[in-house]
Amino acid sequence: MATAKKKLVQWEPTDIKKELLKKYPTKVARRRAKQILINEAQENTTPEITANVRTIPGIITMRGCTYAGCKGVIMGPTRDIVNLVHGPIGCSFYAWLTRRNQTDAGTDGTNYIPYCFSTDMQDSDIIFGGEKKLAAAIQEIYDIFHPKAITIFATCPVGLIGDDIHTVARNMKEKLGDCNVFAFSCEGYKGVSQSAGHHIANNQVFSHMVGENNEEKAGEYKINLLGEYNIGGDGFEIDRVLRKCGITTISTFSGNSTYDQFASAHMADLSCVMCHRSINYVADMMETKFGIPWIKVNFIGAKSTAKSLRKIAEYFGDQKLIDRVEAVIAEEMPAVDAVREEVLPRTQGKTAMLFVGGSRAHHYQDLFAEMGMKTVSAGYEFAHRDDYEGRQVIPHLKVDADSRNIEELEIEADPERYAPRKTEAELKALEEKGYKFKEYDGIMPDMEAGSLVIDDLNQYEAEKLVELMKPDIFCAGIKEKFSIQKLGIPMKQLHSYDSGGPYAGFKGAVNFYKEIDRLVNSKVWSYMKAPWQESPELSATYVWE
Ligand code: CFM
Repeated sequence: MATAKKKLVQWEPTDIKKELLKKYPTKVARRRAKQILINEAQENTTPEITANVRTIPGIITMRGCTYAGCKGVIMGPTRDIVNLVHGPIGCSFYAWLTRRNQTDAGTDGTNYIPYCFSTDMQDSDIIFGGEKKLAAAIQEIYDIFHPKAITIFATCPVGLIGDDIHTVARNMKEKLGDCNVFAFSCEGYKGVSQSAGHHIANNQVFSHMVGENNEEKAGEYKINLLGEYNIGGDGFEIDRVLRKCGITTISTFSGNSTYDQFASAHMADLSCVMCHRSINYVADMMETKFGIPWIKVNFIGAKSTAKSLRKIAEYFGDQKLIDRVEAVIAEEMPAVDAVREEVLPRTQGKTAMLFVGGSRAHHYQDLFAEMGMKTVSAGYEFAHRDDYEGRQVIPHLKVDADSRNIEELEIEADPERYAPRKTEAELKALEEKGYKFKEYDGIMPDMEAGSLVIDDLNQYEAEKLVELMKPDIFCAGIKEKFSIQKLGIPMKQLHSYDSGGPYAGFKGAVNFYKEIDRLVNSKVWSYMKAPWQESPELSATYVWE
């Protein structure tokens, strides 16, 4: 049993890296070595990691596919748009309500999230083409629901047989008249991970919805919240805090979002980016086309939440808002501090490992730090080098066959609606005070020297890492959950939050402190033995033994 193995107490990061690579064939080891990094400053520069490259065949990756990033991640939380999957039923079924993006169905009650829409492709559609079936499905949806929009997602076979989903969408949009229909070429194989799907989705959202509604929106301080998906109700808590501060969210991309939010996003005066990986290019496009500046925020962690609120207030620069934000922080913090101080003696000094998508492995380090816990190893499934090393590397990113696959939109200033929200002088004055626009430094500068940063961690390496370093908690997703627990280590899902949450904002921090305290101080997993370990009923040998 793994837990019984000798623990490397005085481990050196170089030894760990060597151990992780030991079993691989030379070629694989050479490639993986570039994705496993010991975090150390080299003459004031962050070391370079290889990221956003294909997973080596044979390796059991934690990643998902491009379709998952498009359909599940970006469009999944949109409640009044019907998301229709063109493909075999499995692609829909396994994407049906598996991500915990919550919604409140609004005042109009329109909510298609609980439904599962698919063209249910059969052999004959693969052979003779599925376009007619797709058009019929769109018509059927329209007749039953009359939604504001219907979006179509290509699964792998659609790309392979060459169904022209964009033409079908265009024709149906014209035919229906009052329903926006558009499609995504987000076949699972389109990119190396779900990250490609984010980009495909966001490009289409930007081209087909953003800017459609020019009605003035009420509110004094109007923002877009980009890259917040309302997992486990995170978005509800962030909304509560923002509302309390008097800040109006014009749109959220895309947690608990509506068609109109996307259509009105250009009416906001500031874009706040939560998940840099999935959406930073939208923030750039909003600025180029409409003149809306953007900043990076983080509402994971109570201190980070306070910091982000202050950053928003500073941007608007209105004393009334600045005072209000301070009052809200002063009102919210005592309850947070009380729980933090209560758990601290039990959590202080414990260690964590975080391997999640493309931003949480970074954001959640703030929450753990608030509990006195150290992140000894972390990494993303599919983030790019800028999410590790900071945005300064963007001009130097390699364009390869896979990234060339993903369209970069050419955006220009809108001739009528481009309006800089601040004058050059105002922006400069803010920057001189140390205010940072469009800046994200990535995960590595925030991690301790000597910690292990690993891109696209796989099943084998995850188990090896836990076995060697014995963290007090391991955070990842459902695919990792049970294999880690079997090693006797508490495991917290940071994609779905298991069934917990919210963890964002002030109330979220309190939830997180309590839950992590319980997890890292419970010995249940280390006491447990599988039935076959206690009393093996069957034993066997291989014929060659
Ligand atoms: Fe952004 Fe996300 Fe994440 Fe992501 Fe995701 Fe997610 Fe994630 Mo799972 S958009 S990159 S593709 S923060 S679904 S809400 S938890 S892998 S770290």
